Amino acid sequence: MMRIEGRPGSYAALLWIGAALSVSVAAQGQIPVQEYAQRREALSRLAGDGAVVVLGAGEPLRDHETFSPAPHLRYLTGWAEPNAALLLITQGGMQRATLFLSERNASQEVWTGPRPSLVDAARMSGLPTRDISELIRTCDSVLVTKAPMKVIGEFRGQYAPMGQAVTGDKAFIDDLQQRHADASITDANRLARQLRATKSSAEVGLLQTAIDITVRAHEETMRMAAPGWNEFEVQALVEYVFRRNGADRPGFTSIAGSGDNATTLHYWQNDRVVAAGELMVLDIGASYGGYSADVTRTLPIGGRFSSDQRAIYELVRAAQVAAEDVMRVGAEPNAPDVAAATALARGLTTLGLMEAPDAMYDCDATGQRLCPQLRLFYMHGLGHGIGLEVHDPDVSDGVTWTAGSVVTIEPGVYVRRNLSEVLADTPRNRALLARIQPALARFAGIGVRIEDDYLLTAAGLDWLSRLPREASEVEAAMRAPRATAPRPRDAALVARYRRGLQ
Ligand SMILES: [Mn+2]
Repeated sequence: MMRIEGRPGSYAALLWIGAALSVSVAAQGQIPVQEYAQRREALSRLAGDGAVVVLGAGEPLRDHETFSPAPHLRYLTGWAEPNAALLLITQGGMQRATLFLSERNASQEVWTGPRPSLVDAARMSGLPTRDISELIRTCDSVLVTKAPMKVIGEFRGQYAPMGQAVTGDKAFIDDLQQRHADASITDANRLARQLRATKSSAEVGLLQTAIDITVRAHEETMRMAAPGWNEFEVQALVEYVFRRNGADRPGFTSIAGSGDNATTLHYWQNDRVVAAGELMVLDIGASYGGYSADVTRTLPIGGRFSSDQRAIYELVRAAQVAAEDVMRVGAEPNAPDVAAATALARGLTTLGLMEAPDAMYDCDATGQRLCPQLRLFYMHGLGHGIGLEVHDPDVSDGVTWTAGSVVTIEPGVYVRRNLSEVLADTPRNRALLARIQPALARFAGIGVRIEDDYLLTAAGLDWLSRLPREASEVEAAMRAPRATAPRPRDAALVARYRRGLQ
């Protein structure tokens, strides 16, 4: 958090300080203001001479929707209000940054509450500020100097500079390019994603708090969930624990999938009563200070895995261990994926769900394209970074992990009851179905995912989401006498967000 200089003895100044502080917490979280300056310098070095425009998020398209700050702008300025932008000019190693934002508007404040003025915002962010209505004109004046311009912005909404609803930075680039046909205006989201892949110690602290709150929610579910609960009651308990312990909100839609729903990867309906003997995949993450955790446990409702459920569970856990063993700074980027996939393919073959660890099936009715049989049971990636979004960065961003990356490892096995409908009808696939039919009959409807969060360091891999996860540990937690109410707020977590409010 930034420091605000006070003037002792001035009552008016004290009032101002109080008002400014309450806003600065929301805007700055617990990241020191100097750190934002360091991030902008790092971006300048990556981008080289020229201009970088970082676009914020627009107002929600409908006024009942929740505003989400654009992560890139938030990362580079701490600013978390709608309709803002950063302009960064770099020349010969010198850098000038300006924050554009909406000036206060008393009639708008009737609806959305007070916002900092341009003067307050300058004090809070340590940046000179200008009205957002000047952004496009300022960009025009930069472009006539022939300076190259890079644009960063992944957002959607009613964005003030454009005067219309737009998605992402493409409309912004197109608009400028129309008026400056020979100017170099390029998308540079990749640069911001690359920077965000390595977390500072302040960011790791916020992530650890998000993870601790998420762990707490899992613990409460393990203490209380029982046969007869609806999935939405589990979701309600989880999200209550999040907010009660200082989380902003769920970092993503909570997944509480029981029975066959455990085999639906992004199940969100959360409306089914769970019976004793069924599994529940609980994939949840609190957002704290904008940083999202992502932790999954698969719970045996009633307290005991069946032998078939346990076989799948232990296989998934073994795959997670195999990935943990090779996830290191400097390792081949795909080594953890290969380790987990190898363990899963061997295990699924032993269980009779695959013909061989490297066996294939016909991906489509032509019979010309082959896909690994493993993909019938393990359809998603092994993991991703977490940060200002639940995927920060995503594996598809192509960044390599460094010391300071915070990542998930989340293998899973999902035996869809309708697997025969998923497979194209070809002779090869019919033969496959016939061979694995006995195993399918045993395991159909079982879905297991185990997901933990880790910090990569020069020395190795730190497990951050410490919760029961071996089959016997999870059973013991679920078999203990059921609690009828969650424990009180966690005093240590409360102390962390109270500190943030001072
Ligand atoms: Mn995840």
